[in-house]
Amino acid sequence: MYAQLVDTGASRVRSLDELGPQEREFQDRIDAGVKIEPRDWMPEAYRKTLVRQISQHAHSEIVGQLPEGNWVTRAPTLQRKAILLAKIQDEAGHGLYLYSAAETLGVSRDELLEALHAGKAKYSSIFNYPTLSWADMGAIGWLVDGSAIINQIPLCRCSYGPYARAMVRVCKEESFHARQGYDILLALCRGSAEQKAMAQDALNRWWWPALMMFGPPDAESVNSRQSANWRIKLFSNDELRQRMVDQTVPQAEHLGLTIPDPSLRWNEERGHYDFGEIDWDEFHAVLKGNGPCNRERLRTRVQAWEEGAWFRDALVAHADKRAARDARAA
Ligand code: BYC
Repeated sequence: MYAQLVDTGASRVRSLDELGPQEREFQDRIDAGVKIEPRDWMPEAYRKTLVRQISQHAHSEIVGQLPEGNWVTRAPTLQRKAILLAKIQDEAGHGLYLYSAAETLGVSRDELLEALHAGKAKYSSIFNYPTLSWADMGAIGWLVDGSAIINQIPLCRCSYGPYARAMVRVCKEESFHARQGYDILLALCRGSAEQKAMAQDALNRWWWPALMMFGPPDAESVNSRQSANWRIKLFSNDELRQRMVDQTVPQAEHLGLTIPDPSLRWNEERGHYDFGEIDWDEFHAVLKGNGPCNRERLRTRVQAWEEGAWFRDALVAHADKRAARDARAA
């Protein structure tokens, strides 16, 4: 498993008896549903776990703008273009809330971005796939933002206050994103045979990568147990993945599209859909940097950062000038 790039220092989950008095008190607060705030004492491993997850999440939002950015100039109508632009701007905003939440844990945004640009930090695997047609904008909104909502609604109740509060706003915006995606596909599916085929092709390409967004199977998820104990994770990777399948199948039926999984069928006994095996080799390859677009995504982010240097310098110069003026006036 390509995990633990950030060493949290917690190699295994310790039992309550093994915790010191301060750690026990901390765990009791978590168990009682009390939110942890930036100035509260917290175990170093809790802090590092949150920095890891929140920064990966922030990077995902920022890199996540790129696949959709590819279609801004080619949106079919002015209205679709305005909606897409608004969605992409929302993603930038989500990244900023999340970097701010990470900064409350004592890391700087520059450090986090440096790790991203050096290829050391992870971001969601899903953004390493190309957007080949307009229907991909629909599939991203429906499946990717749809999965993000399923993953993020529970995070609104996670134990760390700033992360939980950021998620409340993010989730509200994500639900608009999912609807706009579904609306794009609905229009295509009600259109010509070519348009419907374009929608089916997008579903064929995005379905399996969307299921990978929830992370490795529970048995291989190295961080899950400890994160569940700390109420950073309220549901397991597999539980949320199942929720996504159960929710999405009827939506695909309404569109008249076929989910590209011959093993997909309703299991009366379980009360859930059974689905086929995910290609975990593909998932690991993407995490290692070998997905179809990993290099391109990173190159684009680094270029944007470098080309924005003059603007960041100007902001700092302006802030310094104001501070000097205020100091003179005082
Ligand atoms: N891609 O032990 P596990 C969005 C890594 S933004 C890449 O289960 P954990 C959107 C994992 O980080 C979507 N890496 O980990 C934006 C770990 O590596 P490290 C992003 C993945 O943390 C714009 C290792 O595999 N959402 O929706 O307990 C436009 C072992 O996994 C992935 C979030 O970030 C993956 N898919 O659980 C549209 C939500 N899966 O760090 C939409 C917050 C796993 O040990 N994050 N890995 O080296 C989470 O909920 C959890 O971090 C995860 C993984 C469920 C993703």
